[in-house]
Amino acid sequence: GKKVFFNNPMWPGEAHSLEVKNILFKGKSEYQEVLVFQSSTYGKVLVLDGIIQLTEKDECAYQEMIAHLPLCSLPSPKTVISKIFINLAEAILFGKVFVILSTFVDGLVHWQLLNVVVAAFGYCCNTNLHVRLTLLQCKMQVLVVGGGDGGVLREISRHNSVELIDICEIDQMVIDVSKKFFPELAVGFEDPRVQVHVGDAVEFLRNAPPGKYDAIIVDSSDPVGPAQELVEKPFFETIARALRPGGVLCNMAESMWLHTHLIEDMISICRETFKGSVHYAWASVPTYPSGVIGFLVCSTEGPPVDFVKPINPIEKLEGAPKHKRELRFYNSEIHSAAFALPSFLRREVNLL
Ligand code: AAT
Repeated sequence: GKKVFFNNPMWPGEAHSLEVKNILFKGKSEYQEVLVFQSSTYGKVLVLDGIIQLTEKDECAYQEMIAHLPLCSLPSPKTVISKIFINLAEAILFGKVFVILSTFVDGLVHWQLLNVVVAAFGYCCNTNLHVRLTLLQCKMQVLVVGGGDGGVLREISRHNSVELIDICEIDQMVIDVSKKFFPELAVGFEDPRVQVHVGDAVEFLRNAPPGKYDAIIVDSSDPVGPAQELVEKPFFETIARALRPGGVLCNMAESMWLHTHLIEDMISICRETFKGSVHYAWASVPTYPSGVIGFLVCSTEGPPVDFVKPINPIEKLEGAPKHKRELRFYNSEIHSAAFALPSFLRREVNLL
């Protein structure tokens, strides 16, 4: 018994157990052992190489946090104003002064700022001027690394400002098993904005066009097995390269109780790689080892991102997602609270 239960290198000497009602699936893919079982108290459970990846009862906490921490920190609708047009035709029609204002702003302009500019402009040119702005709002492109269950896709699909959701999952078996046993998560694959790439994310990111993504979410397994390289510096460098200036990364970052050193290493790599900001947040997920999971959020150099105060609050999102599922865990208060760190962690990762 001892050997079986207490020998995981990620959390030696401890184990957490769930009562198994019955086993629903057991398979071996090219990359890992895949197991699905019905538990007595947490619903169905997905296990990879003996490690719980999710349970139906508490997956909401992890998936909602890892998706909305980054996406609610980016202004929306994406306020990269590529061009500001004053509607020429209408200006002529109304026989008033017309002005062509064509501004190319290669960065982010905040909505409110734009409103101020428009108001000031209207004021200067007198009120008769009929001005209409046509905003070419570029939409966001997001990449998910891992996450083959589809839960993170389900959460991203709440954001209408996103036009493309790439996902790079290494293991087709995880996708298939999720579609069969976890319809509440796999529903994420039904969003027409989703494009599935089955392959190694290390390779995928090496070939990603520079500056393509607004946000990258790394929902990967622990760094033993296929996810080993996903905590190493070269991987973070390819992520930073694939992000636009001021783009954000949200990376699964283990447990503050069990992996302080791993977290420290990841933070110092990220501080070197991401010249915007680097923050650590955490949430309670009862079935992850030690009952908590962390998230490392980073932004690249560019328009500053304030992760702690969500600029794009979830409560103000427009339109309901097709899957109609309500949020169960995440809200704006939880978002800000997630960045409050215990003193020992602040000291150890030098966040004071
Ligand atoms: N949302 C469920 C939580 C996960 S799933 C992690 C996924 O990452 C798995 O489906 C795995 O196949 C995939 N993965 C692992 N390595 C790679 C890789 N190199 N490229 C692409 N996908 C990969 C994570 C739970 C965290 C548990 C914390 N203890």
